[in-house]
Amino acid sequence: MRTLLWIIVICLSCPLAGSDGYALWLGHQLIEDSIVRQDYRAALTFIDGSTGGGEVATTATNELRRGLSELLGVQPLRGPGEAGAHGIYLGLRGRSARLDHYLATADVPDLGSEGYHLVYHDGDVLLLADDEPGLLYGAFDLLRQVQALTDLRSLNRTEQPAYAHRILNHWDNLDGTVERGYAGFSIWNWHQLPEYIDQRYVDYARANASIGINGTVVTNVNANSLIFREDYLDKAKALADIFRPYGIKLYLTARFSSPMELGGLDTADPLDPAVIAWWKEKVEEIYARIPDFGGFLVKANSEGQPGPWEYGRTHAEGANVLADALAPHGGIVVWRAFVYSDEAGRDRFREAYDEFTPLDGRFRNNVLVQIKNGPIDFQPREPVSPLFAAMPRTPLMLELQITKEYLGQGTHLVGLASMYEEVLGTDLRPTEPGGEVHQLISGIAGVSNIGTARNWTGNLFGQADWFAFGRLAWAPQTAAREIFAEWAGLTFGRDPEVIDSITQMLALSYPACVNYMTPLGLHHIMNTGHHYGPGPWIDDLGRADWNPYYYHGATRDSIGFDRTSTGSDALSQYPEGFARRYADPATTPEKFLLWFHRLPWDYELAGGNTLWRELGLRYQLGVEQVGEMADIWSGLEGRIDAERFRHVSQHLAIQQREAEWWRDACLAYFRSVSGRPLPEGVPAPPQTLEEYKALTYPYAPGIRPQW
Ligand code: BDP
Repeated sequence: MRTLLWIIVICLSCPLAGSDGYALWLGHQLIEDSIVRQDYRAALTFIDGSTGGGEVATTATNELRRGLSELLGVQPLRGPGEAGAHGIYLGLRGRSARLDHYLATADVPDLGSEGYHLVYHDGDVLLLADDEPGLLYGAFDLLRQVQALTDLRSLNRTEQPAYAHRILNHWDNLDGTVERGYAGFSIWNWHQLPEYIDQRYVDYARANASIGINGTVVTNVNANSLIFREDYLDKAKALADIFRPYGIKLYLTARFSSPMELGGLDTADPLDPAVIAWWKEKVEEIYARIPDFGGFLVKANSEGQPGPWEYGRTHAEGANVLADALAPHGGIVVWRAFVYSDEAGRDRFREAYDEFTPLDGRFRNNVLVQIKNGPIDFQPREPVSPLFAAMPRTPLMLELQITKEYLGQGTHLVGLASMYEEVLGTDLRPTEPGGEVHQLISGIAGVSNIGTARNWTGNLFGQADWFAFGRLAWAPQTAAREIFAEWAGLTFGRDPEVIDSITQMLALSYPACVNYMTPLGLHHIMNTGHHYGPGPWIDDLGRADWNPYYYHGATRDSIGFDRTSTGSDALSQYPEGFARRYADPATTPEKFLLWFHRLPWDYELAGGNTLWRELGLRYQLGVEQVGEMADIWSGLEGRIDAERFRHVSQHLAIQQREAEWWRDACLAYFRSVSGRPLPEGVPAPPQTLEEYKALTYPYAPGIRPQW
């Protein structure tokens, strides 16, 4: 008996269990302090649901029951409780006497679709919504509050999502590989679906619902028509059935040439009657299986994907044929603006804007145009795409990358919430209201970083990016720091020192990465193909804009890409007030300097350093910041379970070495071009430039190792 007691005591005091990371931020830690635990138990003795018993509402109740029993160590009863007992009443407006009694006295606004009101009233916790998903999101919110030991008496929250579309984009191929995926293989087991339902699908849906994600595109934008074949649709239906109780809609990517490949037609011309009929029928087939199917995501005429251009049609004409087929069923088309022509010549920065702005207003109502945050391609830091301010008559989606293609992939710890915050808060029309990116969009998509890794994201800290994506898609003005702290608490437990330290590390990590990879507005200088490691010297690929060199053009005298009126004039795509500031290097934020200007190495920056000196110091700073992150982490030894401690320590050691590699290789190269000595305080690269150039790493993800 005594041994058993000891085991219990030890387990209660040891760092958060579930240390392989599978539980994500849903590890619900039993409240350690018995007095506090008792208080919560007394306040939450039962759950009384007045929901009409729909699937999503049932999930809400079940999740509350499960979460609270993990947090409190007892299962709340089914309500209502005995006289005098306190508990949770959850329900839709007009369904419960207890809630209606509250509503008679309180002024609760229209909660709209998916919104909720969570309040403490006369000793009970009330969770109210106007639809079932609202109850689900409110339930997860309440669990977060209890995990964070929020005083229930202070509860009074009214939440509504900023956007109706909060969607994950999986770049998962039907063969199980994941394009730009660094967490193993695809979690969709197409071979064993629909009969075998992996528990992961359910846990995946739960995790998404818990952070407000309400849609998922399960296939790659480089699409395969096979997904529309009947057997695959049966498999997709099985997934949709799992996701539905969690308020998540399934979407598929549509390959534009499917009517030919699958339908046997000799054209995919969007104005051809047979093509129109094919899409209509295909869509009906899908809805017969998946009545709440979300719609299609399409990459067309980009990087070799088929599209309407083959037939002399516009993107709008291409999108509209799909939109017309989906409209009667309530589905949408998300059409990507990530296009650049197969022929080189123009500044790629300009292309999406040039292609899409003339089409504003020409898309059907159920089409959203999805724009990557930056005009080039998910660089560590990009100026925001000018297209966000240029299509006032078209609903727009922002596309963010959660997977870290150009950001150290699965190896580096980089808290992307900082980048998302920067993007969403960018004001493209500084001279008038309403021009911040989060105000210009109708939805957010995130390219998933999820795979078969036991902890879902490979690098444990990748979970923080998935979490941040969901939280920001719901409330885009949330501060990154707040999200970091929330994630740390939910993932690593309640120790305030652990939470603070992890918050600090995450906050440092994004600036660190930009510093050691692409300071001062350098971009696209990653090694080609796999995009891992530095390669600013590469200039021998077939087409100019495939070469990292093209993006900085460093010579003995100067460096940078002139996008002002003396150069490609991409700057003119921005609203006037924004463009004016960026037209002059002296008023351009330094973090974007080389995105827009070509400057002499001796150009003097605001702080007094020359461009050359500042560049060197930034690389150095990035390395030091990673060192700081590693130091903070080592201070947590013993406060975090050994498994996760080791996992992160090892990754940080690699990141440290690779940050140095980035600094050394880039500076060795830029020094050789500029002919200048390294600034004081920056150590000499330990290898020669030739040695850095000769490095190969065939094991980097995205490469097929060859003999
Ligand atoms: C690039 C990736 C490529 C994707 C493409 C896209 O390198 O693998 O297919 O974006 O977004 O970043 O379509």
